[in-house]
Amino acid sequence: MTTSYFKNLVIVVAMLATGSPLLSLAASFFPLESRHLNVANTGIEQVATPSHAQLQLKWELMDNFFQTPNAHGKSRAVFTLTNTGSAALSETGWALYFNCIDGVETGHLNGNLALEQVVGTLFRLVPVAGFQGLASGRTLRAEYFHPDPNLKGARIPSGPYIVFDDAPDKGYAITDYTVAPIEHAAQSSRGRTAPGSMVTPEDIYRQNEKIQDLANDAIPPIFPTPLNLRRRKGALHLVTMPRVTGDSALRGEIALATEILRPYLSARALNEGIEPGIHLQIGSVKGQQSPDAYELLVDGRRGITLTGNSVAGVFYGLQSLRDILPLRPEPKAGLDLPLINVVDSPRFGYRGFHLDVARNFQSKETVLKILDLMARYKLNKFHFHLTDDEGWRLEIPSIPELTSIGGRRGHAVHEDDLLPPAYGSGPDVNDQYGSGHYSRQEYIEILKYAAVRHIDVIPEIEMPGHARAAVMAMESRFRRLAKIGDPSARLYLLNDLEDRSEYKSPQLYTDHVMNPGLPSTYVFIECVVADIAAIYKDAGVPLHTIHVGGDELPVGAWEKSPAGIALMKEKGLTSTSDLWDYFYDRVDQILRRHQLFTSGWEELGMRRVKLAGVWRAVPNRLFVDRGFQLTVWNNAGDNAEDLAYRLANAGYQTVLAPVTNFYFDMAYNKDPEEVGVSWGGYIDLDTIYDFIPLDYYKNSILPRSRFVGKAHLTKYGQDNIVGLEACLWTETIRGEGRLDYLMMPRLLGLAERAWAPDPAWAQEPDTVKAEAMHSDAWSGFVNALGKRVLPRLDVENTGWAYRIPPPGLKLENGQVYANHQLPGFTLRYSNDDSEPTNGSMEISGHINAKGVIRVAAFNRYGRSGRSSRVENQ
Ligand code: TNX
Repeated sequence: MTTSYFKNLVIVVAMLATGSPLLSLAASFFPLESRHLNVANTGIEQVATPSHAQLQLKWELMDNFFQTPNAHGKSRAVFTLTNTGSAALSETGWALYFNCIDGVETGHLNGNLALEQVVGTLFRLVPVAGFQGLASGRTLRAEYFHPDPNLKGARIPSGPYIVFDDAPDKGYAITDYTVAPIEHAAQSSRGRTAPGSMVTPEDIYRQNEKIQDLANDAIPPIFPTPLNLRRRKGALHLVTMPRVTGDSALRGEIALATEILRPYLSARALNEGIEPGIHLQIGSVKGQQSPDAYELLVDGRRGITLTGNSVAGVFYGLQSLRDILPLRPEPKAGLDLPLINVVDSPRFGYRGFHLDVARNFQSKETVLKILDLMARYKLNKFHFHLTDDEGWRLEIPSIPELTSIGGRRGHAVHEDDLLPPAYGSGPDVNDQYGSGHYSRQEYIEILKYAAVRHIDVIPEIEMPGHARAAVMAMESRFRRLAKIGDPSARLYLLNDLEDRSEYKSPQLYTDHVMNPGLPSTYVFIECVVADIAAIYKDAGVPLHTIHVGGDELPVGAWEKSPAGIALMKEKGLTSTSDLWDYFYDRVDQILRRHQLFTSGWEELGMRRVKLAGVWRAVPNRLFVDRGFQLTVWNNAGDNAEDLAYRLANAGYQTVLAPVTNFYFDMAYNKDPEEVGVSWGGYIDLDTIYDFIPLDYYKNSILPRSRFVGKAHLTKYGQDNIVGLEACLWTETIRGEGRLDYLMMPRLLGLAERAWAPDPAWAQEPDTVKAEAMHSDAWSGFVNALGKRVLPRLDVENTGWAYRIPPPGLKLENGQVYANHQLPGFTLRYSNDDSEPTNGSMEISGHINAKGVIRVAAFNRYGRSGRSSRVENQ
């Protein structure tokens, strides 16, 4: 249904993107397997000795934008395979597997080799008739095409391994795998439609130039920006740990207040009761309706009084209290707090972060770390993408196969026990990102952890597309039970085994959808929903909604399914759009029976209709009154620019998660060294900060012309915008600090937009004035981040390895000027082209030194970001 959106978006973004020549593409660009070959027990003479499987693989981009009449805009790449063992690789009987996002062109290659699709984005290189084998010490080259440019690197093949026909269920990871650097022009060409340019240190300098370095008292004292803050002269001086009192419902918050303050104050001496105390209470905050509102009063004599409209309000007030603490505790000297009066309330009730744990599994510890971070910045909805084509990550006690099969990936000929490798997870079933799930107990732990932090965990169960893990697990269950004549074999079957529909998902699957014509599909969904509801009940944590997916059902799905066709006949339905309505009507009924409302991706509120001969997706009238909550991601596809506003205007509860601003799997910028994907554009900190939720055309990266005649939010529609959400998809996230890097500090941009009131610069009609106001506000934001918010994460040992951006550099009159996006970080330089270290010279003003200057930014513990380089001869 929406693959066309996806494609259009890809085209748009390909046009927006520009290349970046001559920057080196590090071999560490993507995760390399670190396991060692173990071929000792294959038992087959030809491959029995390790030497037969000693292979070295190199990948090189030849042309980023290959142009011939038949191949426009493809990229050409080459695998170089070297036999480093002592015996030959045979003429037949082996296959080299790898994953590749967006796929490669299959078919015959020169050198009697061929590329085949195995399933989804798993491919293999195989020898064909005429292949002579690869003798010891020899090298072969396999040139092939990617359908799109690949300078950015997210599409570089990953997780390579070799399989021999003699032991077809065993894959050997190729650990000696490198990626050649980008060194010549063809590798970074963008063709004529998108003239090449790279992210130069000068570009960064110019971007940073409008940022002023603010004095401490000019930096906004609380993050995210509160609704109303008044400062008075003077300070509250505390000498020892004050008494923390409060309502009994606030036990957790009282403990938190104590925990926050303890490092700053020595214990209270006996008999000393004269210190002003801290009082926490639930009350009503003047003029504020939101349960999350609070009032924080710091008074020189009366101490600290914190009132919340609810427990959550008090919790948020404590996060603000944390933010006004000095960075360095000095318990002996006591604590001075500024005298302030804050009345605060969030702009949006829904302040969300979405984590995909299906593509590459993320551990429970990572999830808890994220919840901690969200709580600090007053985010309150954790959208947990637990299932997808490549993994099912939550134990469902009634259907163990979902995790015992659907939660594991590795190489096998048949998918009876596991799913195929994806996103570089390789052949090994023990890969920590390929395989894994949360047990019921672990999930309960996550729920409780979130609840204490006033975060709702919204579980997502993907359907009817993006469901391959479940579909395959249930098919395997069926096969196993049918073989022994078990009458329950079909109980949870999700696919019509006679389905001959032709379709392809964005991840290139052709067999990944649930079928609406099978009664067992609804039995399955009912069972999963009931088990999830029971898990929440056991945790003592309320469940309000389940996110039932709905994105990207490919065109063509269900069309040739006898079960689907039979259902259509029976119910008098005329199209697969009708089947869609039937499906989600039933899913909604299941959820209602469990007192849940339905959440889903935007497609849940859309229907495909033919308008003037053209298929269009319009708001679906059928579900408008059901209280559906839609996560709207597509703001850049053809006819989707105004989708969020059209859905909100139609009456759907709308969460804005626009790909061009809030998809944190996108790279920060076009520099090939910046990790992440780019199909939705690039997202630097300001791309998020500049987002204007109720009028997002204003600061869009898309050309103005795209918004001509598009819908604007009505007053009614405005009330239906419930909030904002950032999405982190994990196709490229396999350790190496990637998650931290892509999430932070971008999450702070989201937190500001979701909590802070509409900024004055977004409302100012005079564009010149608005620009100046924006610059001031942006300076305040990045100064707060650089000098307080990020350093506090370091000081409090949270372990977040947030991105420290490369500095901007400008060469003028023989001097090098440097600046940075985050004032407060220390800039250090070398002049011999070496990486600056914590011992390198600190920059004050500008650099006079001659030579090849490299500058990097350092945090207070000496961790640095990528360096920038300029020659000053
Ligand atoms: C689109 S937008 C997806 C995901 C991918 C993501 C990658 C949406 C709801 N689905 O399946 O992981 O793009 O950026």
